[in-house]
Amino acid sequence: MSIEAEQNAFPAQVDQQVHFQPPQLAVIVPSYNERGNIELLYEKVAIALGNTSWEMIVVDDNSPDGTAEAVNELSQVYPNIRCLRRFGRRGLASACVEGMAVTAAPYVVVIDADLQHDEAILPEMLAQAIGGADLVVGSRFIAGGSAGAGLSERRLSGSRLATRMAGMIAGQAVSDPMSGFFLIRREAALAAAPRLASDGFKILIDLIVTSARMGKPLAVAEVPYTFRPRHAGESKMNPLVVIQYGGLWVSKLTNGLLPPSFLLFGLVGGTGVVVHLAMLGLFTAALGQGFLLSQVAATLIAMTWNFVLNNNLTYADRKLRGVRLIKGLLSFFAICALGGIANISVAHAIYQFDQQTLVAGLAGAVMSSVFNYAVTRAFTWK
Ligand SMILES: Nc1nc2c(ncn2[C@@H]2O[C@H](COP(=O)(O)OP(=O)(O)OP(=O)(O)O)[C@@H](O)[C@H]2O)c(=O)[nH]1
Ligand SMILES: [Mg+2]
Repeated sequence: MSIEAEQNAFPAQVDQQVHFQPPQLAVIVPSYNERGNIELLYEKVAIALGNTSWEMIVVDDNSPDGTAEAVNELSQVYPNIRCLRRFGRRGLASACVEGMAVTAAPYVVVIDADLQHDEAILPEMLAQAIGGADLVVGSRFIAGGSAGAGLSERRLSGSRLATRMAGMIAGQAVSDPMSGFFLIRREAALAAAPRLASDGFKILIDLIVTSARMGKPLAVAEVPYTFRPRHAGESKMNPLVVIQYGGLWVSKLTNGLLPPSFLLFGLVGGTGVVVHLAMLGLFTAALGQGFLLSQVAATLIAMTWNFVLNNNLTYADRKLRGVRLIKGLLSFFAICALGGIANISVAHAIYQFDQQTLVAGLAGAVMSSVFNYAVTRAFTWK
């Protein structure tokens, strides 16, 4: 049969062979070390969703506890669960987006694996979306909802502050913008996806702000629920998540002028200055070395310090290891050396112009920070 003839016969053959209908709802579960939770979560969601056609996509960052294997075992029994397993990557926000991108379901809902989110409200969330909302947020902070026993006092006050900060950038009233539990029209989410900060932990606030700035504000509905304590496994919440959120917030406040990772890079640079001065003091005063040798040693130590911190914090999602770690360190040294030259040239030029030491010094420092950030991002952690 010619290719044309085969093509003509194609739709008829497909009709006979394929009976696949995309489900109405995809339940996206970002996971890292959640082996002990997935099966129970699946069963609870199955009970909650009843006759709705749905699928579950677990997006797992190759968890060492074998979450992906556990999901694959479940897939042998239930056809509507599968695992998207990512290698050499970490990150909650990017996991959610990639889960949304692999489904054909018109509605997607993100739910934590640890059973903190109450799956019983899923039908109501879906109903609200079918009724016209682009985004339906599971909220702990409207009438009928509660943070319950799921948050400690300290976490609760942190969450309140983060919610207030989110309100400043959201541009619309949302009671629980830090929620990790939300249902959205897939098309609306994917329209914003290319402009989301992929390295964050908090994707909901980013979706709201980004959509609004693209001139497509989301019609938001909220459904209350009571937040539960984590079932099995450990929390991934840590101080880094808080700093990352600060970075996202600054980025959105400056309309994307300062990328989220710039804040972390700057903070790391600040600690590098402290390390540099401490080492310089140690070598000159305590060890009695000459200034030049001490300065060279202190610079190398501070640069290595900055590299290690950036590799583990700023670029935790694309951490370099093994040979790439060594290559990365060398490229970092080379780029920072160029940044140093940029610093001195800019400071010198400005100083010649107005003789203001502070202004010239500051301009040089800003210049080399921006240079180091931009170039190491492009070459060291590409
Ligand atoms: N794929 C992926 N999932 C992640 C990552 N970090 C966290 N998660 C998942 O995201 C969900 C939320 O993480 P949690 O550790 O429960 O964060 P939290 O709910 O803010 O903190 P707790 O209240 O202490 O549980 C869980 O299902 C995690 O397994 C990650 O780097 N990659
Ligand atoms: Mg949790």
